[in-house]
Amino acid sequence: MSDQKPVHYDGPAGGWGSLKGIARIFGKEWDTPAVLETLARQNKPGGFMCVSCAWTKPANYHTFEFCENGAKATLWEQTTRRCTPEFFAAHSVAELQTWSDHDLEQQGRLTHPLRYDPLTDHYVACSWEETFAGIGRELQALDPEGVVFYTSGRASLETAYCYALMARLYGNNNLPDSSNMCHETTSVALKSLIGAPVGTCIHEDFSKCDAIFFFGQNTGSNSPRFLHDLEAAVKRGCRIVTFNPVREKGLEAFINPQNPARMLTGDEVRISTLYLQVRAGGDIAALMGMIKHVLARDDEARAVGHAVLDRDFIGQHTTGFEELEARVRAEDWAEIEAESGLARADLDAAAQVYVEAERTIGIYGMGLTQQVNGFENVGMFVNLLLLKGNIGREGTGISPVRGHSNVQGQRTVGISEKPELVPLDRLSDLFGFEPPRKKGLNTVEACEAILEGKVKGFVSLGGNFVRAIPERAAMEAAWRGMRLTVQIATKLNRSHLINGEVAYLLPCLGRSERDQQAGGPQTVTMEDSLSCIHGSVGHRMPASEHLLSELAIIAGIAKATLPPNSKVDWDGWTDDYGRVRDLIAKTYPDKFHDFNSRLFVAGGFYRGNSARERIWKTKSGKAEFTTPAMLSATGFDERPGRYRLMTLRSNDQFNTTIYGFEDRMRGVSGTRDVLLISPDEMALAGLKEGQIVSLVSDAGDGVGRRVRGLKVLPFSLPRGCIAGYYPELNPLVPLAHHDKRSKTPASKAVPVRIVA
Ligand SMILES: Nc1nc2c(c(=O)[nH]1)N[C@H]1C(S)=C(S)[C@@H](COP(=O)(O)OP(=O)(O)OC[C@H]3O[C@@H](n4cnc5c(=O)[nH]c(N)nc54)[C@H](O)[C@@H]3O)O[C@H]1N2
Ligand SMILES: Nc1nc2c(c(=O)[nH]1)N[C@H]1C(S)=C(S)[C@@H](COP(=O)(O)OP(=O)(O)OC[C@H]3O[C@@H](n4cnc5c(=O)[nH]c(N)nc54)[C@H](O)[C@@H]3O)O[C@H]1N2
Ligand SMILES: [Mo]
Repeated sequence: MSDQKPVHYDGPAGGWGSLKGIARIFGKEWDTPAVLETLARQNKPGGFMCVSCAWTKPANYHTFEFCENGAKATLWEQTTRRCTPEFFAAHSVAELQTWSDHDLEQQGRLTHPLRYDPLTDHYVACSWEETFAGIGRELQALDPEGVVFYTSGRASLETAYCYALMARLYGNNNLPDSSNMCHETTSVALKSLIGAPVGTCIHEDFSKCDAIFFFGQNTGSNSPRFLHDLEAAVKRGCRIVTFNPVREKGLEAFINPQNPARMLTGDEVRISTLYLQVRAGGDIAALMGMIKHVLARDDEARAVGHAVLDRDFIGQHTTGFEELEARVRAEDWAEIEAESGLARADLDAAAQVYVEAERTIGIYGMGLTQQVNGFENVGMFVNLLLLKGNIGREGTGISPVRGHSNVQGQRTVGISEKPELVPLDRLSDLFGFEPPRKKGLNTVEACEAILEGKVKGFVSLGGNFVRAIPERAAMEAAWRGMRLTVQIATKLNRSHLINGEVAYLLPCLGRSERDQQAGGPQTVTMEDSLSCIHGSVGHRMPASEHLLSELAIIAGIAKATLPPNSKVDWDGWTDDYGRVRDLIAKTYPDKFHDFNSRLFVAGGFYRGNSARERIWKTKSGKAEFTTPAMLSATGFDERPGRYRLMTLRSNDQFNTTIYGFEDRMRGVSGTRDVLLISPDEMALAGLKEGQIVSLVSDAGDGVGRRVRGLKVLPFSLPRGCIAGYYPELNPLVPLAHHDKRSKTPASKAVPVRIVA
């Protein structure tokens, strides 16, 4: 046993630390009157919707309805720095490739449309007319099957609708998006199990539940405004039970930074009543143990004429219970304990909270979805909730916490590679064309096709695809084999520097900026994690006079590429986004009727969810219990020297955007090149604190994947688990290592070895 203490942060989430965190990164740019005025409008009706997470924007909002990380995201967009043609004249693409992700984005907002000049290896300014004409010529010359239209989850509903329409008019369903790396597991699993691809909770449910179970979601960093709801729930007496390999501060304790009295006294609210450090990939086993306990309590209750299970609900509304019950009863506790890393007594205690609760909500994030058996993870969680009728009843439900601010909405309005999820007949009627019916490429399939040389054109609406995906080495090499790459972005990132033969980098407005079109200032809309739709109006002066809105850029590309169509009015739609909303309403009348008159409803308008009404749009017409064939979600065996690597987000990043090098709530400071490992595992592996090591792939597929230069840091983690940061560790994730059903990359348990 080593004598090193795991790194540790004693303070709660929120509190003064969150204000210091903002000031440290933005210095003087932060508390100016203009910025404070912008932040005061954030997430309120008539204001703009935060570009950070997708957590809901409540009707009864706070004076400042933003959090530390929302403020960081806004300030990041509003930086005074500019990344101009002069900057690109001074630095070749080859030189910029040697810069860090942090330094690239640090150059500030892109100001001009740019074209890559292969003769000089520099980006050069190019007028919008030339840009659109150039892209149009290229796209017309390519085979539509070999072009991919990627979206990161920020673009508005209006832009997403137009973008998906453009791809279909062009001739494919190749519409992968960031949710393919994220909650695609949810979209596939919940659709198949309860008939709705999204969560069933609404905001009011959080003030009515008496237990919340949290699996693999880091609220303190990734959806901090949610902590207000959790704080209120705890104060009402709601019990929160957390399953996470990492002791995440935000789920342990919280000081509300909106509450001056609390800030002064430092009074913190304990969030989780029970915090169980499950092994990475051990959730199927943990849930199996809990269900075993629930069945045992039900047996006892029934012996005296009571019940724990809601058998009326199970009988009327579900299928598959008997099979699951038989499997759970037959499962051995020793195996459950070994795989989950949790003692039976702890799993019993967690399950007892469930048994005693009248109304339970299940929350989850990447810890469940980014696993090889991610579908089964979600399935086991749904199983637990169904046992007591905890879906489709007030104060209950399953609530995946989504990623990007509009990632859920983009899928709602047609960004999907699966033609069966889109009302193609309606598109055909509205726009007089025959939409492609062939299944398109999702993110993993797009990567496979790029590796095979089948993709020749890649258009990226936001995001940092090459940084976010698995298998970095092979992907970067294959990327350069493409003919055309088009990037629509606010800031320079790695993906812009690994370009095709012909490449364009197109700067767009940010959401906090005024979007002035011929028809006046425009509003855009977003859908949050709880399926509420909000209008968003930017007020700031654009970062450069040369910026176009995302919708105007899509319209410009579409007009230059597609044959004229009297039913497709790109100019009219750009002038007035209300006309696009009318089309969304015509395409999806049940969800978006009267869209234009509902833009600023306080708290957003709810687009509805059939599963919430206990209408199950599944194959069986019922909610489906599932019986997993395995206990581990990792998809690989245990072997000596093989670890389960979790690739995590720090508190100082938004995905591939690195704001800084502090992960204050985990006590990691000054660097992101770390290997977090428990003192016990350090001793077993003979490692010392501060030692520099490499991680190598242990996927057994013969591909040598390696990341060097990681500093060993002792950290409290379960047996066999280690952790480090995304995206630095992405070279270790094999492309084939993904959820079997949805193909979501399994970034939370990657098989690796440590090389000293
Ligand atoms: N500030 C900020 N906000 C963000 C983002 C950001 O980068 N920064 N990203 C946005 C996006 S796109 C997304 S998808 C969401 C992501 O938000 P989250 O879903 O919170 O994703 P992660 O931070 O990747 O990891 C979630 C948690 O899973 C735990 N975990 C890892 N493996 C396992 C496991 O096997 N079982 C269990 N039970 N837990 C496990 C980790 O310890 C971590 O606490 O956040 C969004 N919001
Ligand atoms: N190993 C590992 N890999 C992961 C994950 C993980 O947990 N582990 N998480 C996965 C997840 S959940 C996700 S969602 C993906 C994220 O993948 P992406 O969504 O592709 O990546 P982001 O980092 O969010 O994209 C950041 C870039 O978006 C651009 N941008 C910012 N704002 C705007 C805007 O308003 N408009 C436009 N057009 N561009 C804008 C900026 O240029 C910025 O550099 O990564 C995935 N990859
Ligand atoms: Mo995400």
